[in-house]
Amino acid sequence: MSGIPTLARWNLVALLIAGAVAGATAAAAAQAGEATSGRSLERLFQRMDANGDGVVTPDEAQAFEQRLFARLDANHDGVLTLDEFTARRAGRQAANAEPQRAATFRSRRFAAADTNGDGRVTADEFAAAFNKRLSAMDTNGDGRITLDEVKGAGSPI
Ligand SMILES: [Ca+2]
Ligand SMILES: [Ca+2]
Ligand SMILES: [Ca+2]
Repeated sequence: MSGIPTLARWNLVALLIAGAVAGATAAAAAQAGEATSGRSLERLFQRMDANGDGVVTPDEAQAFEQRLFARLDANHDGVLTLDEFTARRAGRQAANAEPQRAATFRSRRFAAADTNGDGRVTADEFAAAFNKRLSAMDTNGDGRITLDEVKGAGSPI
């Protein structure tokens, strides 16, 4: 299955988090494959690349991560619950033909970020998961992320 543009943006966000754990699941890889289709990866990259110079610096990535966390933290208590983590995506994925798989995938993403396993993802845990994934994306190790690297990370293979 491919070509679900409304999902792709969140799928990349999912990638950023879920991919932080070594040995991402086959389901994650499949979702990642969906994220590579269309222009959604480019749109997401553009949102991360605040100054539009075609490179996402660590500062830009961190700012993006913090905005993302703040947006997900619906009750603004500084931690994400599974409900908060999935709420925004749940609406978007209502049209998904495989809601079961999507729900499983979201749960795994959450568990991957919740490194101490207390059922809540703190800002630190979220940032750590995000940064880990970002490092993995930075294939040439220069500390900056290009669109090509983002696209490469989105590949299931
Ligand atoms: Ca930039
Ligand atoms: Ca919260
Ligand atoms: Ca936790």
